[in-house]
Amino acid sequence: MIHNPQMECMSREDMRKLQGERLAATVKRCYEKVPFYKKKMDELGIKPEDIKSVDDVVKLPFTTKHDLRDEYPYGLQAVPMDEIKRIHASSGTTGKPVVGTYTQADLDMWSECVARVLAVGDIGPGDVVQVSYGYGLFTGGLGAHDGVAKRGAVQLPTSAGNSEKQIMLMQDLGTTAICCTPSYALHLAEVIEKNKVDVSKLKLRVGFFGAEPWTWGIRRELEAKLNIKAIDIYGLTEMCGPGVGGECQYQDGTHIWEDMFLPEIVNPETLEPVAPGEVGELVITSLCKEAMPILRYRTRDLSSLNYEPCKCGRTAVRLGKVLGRSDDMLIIRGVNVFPSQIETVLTEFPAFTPQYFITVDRKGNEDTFDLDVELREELFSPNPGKQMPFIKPLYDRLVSLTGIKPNIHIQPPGTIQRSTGKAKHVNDKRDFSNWH
Ligand code: DLL
Repeated sequence: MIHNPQMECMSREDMRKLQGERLAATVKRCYEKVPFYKKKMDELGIKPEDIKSVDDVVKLPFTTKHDLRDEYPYGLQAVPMDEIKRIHASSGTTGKPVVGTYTQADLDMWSECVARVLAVGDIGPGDVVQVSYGYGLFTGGLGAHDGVAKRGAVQLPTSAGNSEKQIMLMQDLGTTAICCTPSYALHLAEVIEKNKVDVSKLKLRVGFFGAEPWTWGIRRELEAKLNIKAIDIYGLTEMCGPGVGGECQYQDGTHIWEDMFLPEIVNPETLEPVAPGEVGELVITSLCKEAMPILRYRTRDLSSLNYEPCKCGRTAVRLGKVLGRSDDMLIIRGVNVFPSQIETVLTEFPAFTPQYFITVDRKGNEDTFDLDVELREELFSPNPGKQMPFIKPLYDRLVSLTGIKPNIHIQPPGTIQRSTGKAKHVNDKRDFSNWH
């Protein structure tokens, strides 16, 4: 089901025209209301009148996470405080969080974004949608919550955690859809299995998973274990939260809601646009945000854009699966590796659970790469001799794909740390401060 056919299926030509108009209005607003942007544009010698069509976006300055931190908390706000209705923030492991403020129009726009994704799973009145993203400053919980209301469905605000209870409620209240991180969904699937809940008796039919990269292997696992369709939902606090885009039923890229967000892919080093379809850093300009409009935000997410028409009828451009953030990339013995690549390989081997943890360290002049994995319950043995036949093929595949030799450690099932939110897959213990 398509929530807003007019916007989601608009001809490319009309969409570009609409984006051009909204871009010009956004830039004018930034220039007049946000001193940070006026300064940046003055430095580049650009006036709002120079932005006439979407092609002119390349003339605009970039915005980075550093800029948001420097302008913390309200430096990028374009409206007075009495127009703000809500504040969210992204956790940020160090220093100040990134703060997002919303007018009522921003909140309405955001719920429209999420509603478009939920409609892919035919969510509507009568559907019980269990929102198991964390509620709070994190945008996942309340963002999904408002989207559910927009579709006229039932909000079941369980938030994250307390898995046994989540499953009890899922059974008793007839949950038809769930929204959570893919790692938490994996964990719920495990608890369901452990408690011998008959999945075929659940009413669950679709899950909307996002907030972290997840691979096709995880999708296969979730769809099989939970007997659902697993839909990818993308977003970030700086733009609104979940719902900047979402997959359609063909699961071949995330449609970005282009009437509200103008995506570009640039080479992260030169910052020049890459050829269509090439992988680079996703940069987004907000086209409708009132409280905190944002120009050319460098998301640091690596992906590509596909402008080919989609079988679903939507014309909205599709973002490829996010490989990870440029800062998630590990350089081990000079080789670039993303945790998502390890996940892809691991999930090719059904003997293992999809849980993993990477530890990188430095001994002398050599990087070490340790990979903790779990064998499935029925295959596990603490006897190293019995583990070897499982380790060898995984090791060979990892070496042939990445060129790096991992030390693989088989852990007892269920012992690698599970996550209720965004999973942490890596501990990089190397001390970069001593590097020359
Ligand atoms: O994670 C918003 C969100 C909540 C999206 C719930 C989807 C569902 P932040 O905490 O600001 O916001 O983190 C944003 O998470 O730049 C990506 O690196 C990553 N991310 C979000 N969705 C996906 C996804 C929320 N579907 C950052 N696939 C983004 C891959 C994702 N990465």
